[in-house]
Amino acid sequence: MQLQGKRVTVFGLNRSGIAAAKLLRSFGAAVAVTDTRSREELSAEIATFNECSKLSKTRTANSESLDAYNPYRTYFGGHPLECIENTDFIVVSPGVPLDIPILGEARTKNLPILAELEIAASLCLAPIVAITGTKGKSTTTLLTAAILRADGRFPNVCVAGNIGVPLSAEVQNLTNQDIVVVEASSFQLESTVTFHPKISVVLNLSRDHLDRHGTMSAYREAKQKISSNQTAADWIVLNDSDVSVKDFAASTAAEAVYFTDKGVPEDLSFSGTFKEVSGIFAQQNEARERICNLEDIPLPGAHNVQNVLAAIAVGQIFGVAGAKIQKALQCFDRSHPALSHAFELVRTLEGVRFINDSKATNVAAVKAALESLVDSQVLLIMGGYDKGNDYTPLRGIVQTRVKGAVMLGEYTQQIEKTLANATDMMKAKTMAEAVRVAYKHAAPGDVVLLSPANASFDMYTDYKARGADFKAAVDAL
Ligand code: UMA
Repeated sequence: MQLQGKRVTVFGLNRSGIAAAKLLRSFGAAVAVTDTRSREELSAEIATFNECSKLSKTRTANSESLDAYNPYRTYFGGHPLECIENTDFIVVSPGVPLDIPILGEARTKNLPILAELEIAASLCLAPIVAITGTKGKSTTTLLTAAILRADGRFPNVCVAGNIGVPLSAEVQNLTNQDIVVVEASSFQLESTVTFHPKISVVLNLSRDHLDRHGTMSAYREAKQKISSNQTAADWIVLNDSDVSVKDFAASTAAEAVYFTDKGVPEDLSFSGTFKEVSGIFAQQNEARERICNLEDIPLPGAHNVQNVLAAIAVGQIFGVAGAKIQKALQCFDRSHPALSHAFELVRTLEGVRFINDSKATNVAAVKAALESLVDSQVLLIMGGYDKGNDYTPLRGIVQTRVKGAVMLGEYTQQIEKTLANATDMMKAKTMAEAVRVAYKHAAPGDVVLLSPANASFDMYTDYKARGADFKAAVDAL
C-alpha cells in the first residue's frame, strides 16, 4: 500500500487507533485522529500516543500534547464533519460501529473506510494465520503459536489482533521469515478489503454481536471476509462438526482442511484432525498419524478439544512433526492473560467448585461450559449487557444440568423469559450477592459457574473486571 503523502483520518484513539496512526505516520502518511471521547477523557491514550511518537518524531521544546508531536489534526469529543474533509481515506478502530452518521457521510464522498487490520496486514511481510469464530479464538491463537514455535523453523512467531495487541503494533517487527497468528474478530474483519491470510481458521459460528451487525447474515458475512481473498495456494481450516462454518469452503478458493471431535471420519478422503477415544489424530491422503493423548490437552472442557484440533490442523499444514506438536501441548503456557477468566477454577470450598468463565460473553460459550461439566450440577450466574442474544439454545442443557440460575444485574429479563421453568431462578444486584446466593444453594460436588452469556459493560469496564469481582467474592466466602 502506497502511504507516502496520503492524508488519513483514524477513528478511535485506543490501542488499535494509536498503533494504526503511528504505523501510518511511519510510512509517510499525514494522520488526523478523532474520537468521541474528550481530550480529558483521552489523557492516558494521548500520553501513550506521545510516548510512541517519540520513537518516530523529534520532540519539540515544551510540547506535551498530541498536537505537538503531530503536525496534523486532532478531533476529540466527537467526529465533526471537518475530520473527513481533505482526507484520502479513513481507518476505523474495531470498536467504532460502521453505521455512525459521519461514516455514512464519508461513503457519500466515496472515501474508503478501512479496518486497522486491513492497513496492518497490507504492510505485513510475514505470512498470516488468521483465526476467527464466535468462541475459542484467543485459545486457538495461543495454541497455534505454541505449535509453530515448537517447530523451530520461524525466527519469530508473533501473536496479534483481537487477543489484545493490534497487528499494527507488530508489523514493523516482522520479516518474511516470521509468522504471525492473528486473532481476527468480526469487528476487525468487517471493513477489510484485501486481507489475505495464508491460512484461515473458522472455529464456529453462532449468534453474537447482533447489536453491532444487526443480523446473523451480516455477522457471518463479516466473518467470511477472513477467506474471501484466499487463493488455491492457501488453506482454510474448518470445523467439520459445525454446519454453520463447514460450508465456508464453498465460498473460498483456499484448500479446505477440517477438524472434528466426533470420532473417526467415515470419509476416507478426509483431510485434517479428529478426536477419538484413544487420542488426537491427523489424517492426510488416507494416511493417519496419532498426534497425542487426550491427557496432553492442556485446557479443560470439550470446547478446548476443538481448539486443540484446529491448532493441530494448522501445524499439520505447515508439516510440524507430531512429536513436536505433542510437546508443545504438554508444555503449553497457561499463564497468558487471554486465558484468564475463561473456565478458570478459582477455588474449591466444602466440595463446591467455583469456576470463573467471565469471558463467556455469548450463548455458545455458556453452552460449551455447561457441556464440559458432565458430572456436576451447576449453580449458574448469568447476566450483563445483552447484545441481542437468543437464549433458546440453553434451555435443554439448563434443564438437565443447572440446579439454579442467579440473574445478575438489571438486564436479565430476556434470559428469565427464555429460561423460565427450565431451572430455579434467583436474582442478585451485586456479584458478592450472586456468589453468596449460589453458594447457599450448592451442595458438595456442585459447581458455581460464572458464565454470563453477555458483555460486562452494564456493571464493569470489561470481562476481566467482572471476573476479578467474582474471584474476590469467592475468596471472601
Ligand atoms: N469510538 C469513537 N467513535 C465511536 C465509537 C467509539 O471514537 O463511534 C472510540 C472509543 O471512544 C474508543 C475507540 O473508538 O476510544 C474504540 O476503541 P476499540 O474499542 O476499538 O479499542 P481498542 O483498544 O483498539 O481494542 C480493539 C478491540 N476492541 C473491540 O473490538 C471492541 C479489542 O478487542 C482488541 O483486543 C484490540 O483492538 C487490539 O486488537 C476486545 C473486544 O472486546 C478484546 N473484542 C470483541 C470481542 O472479543 O468480543 C470483538
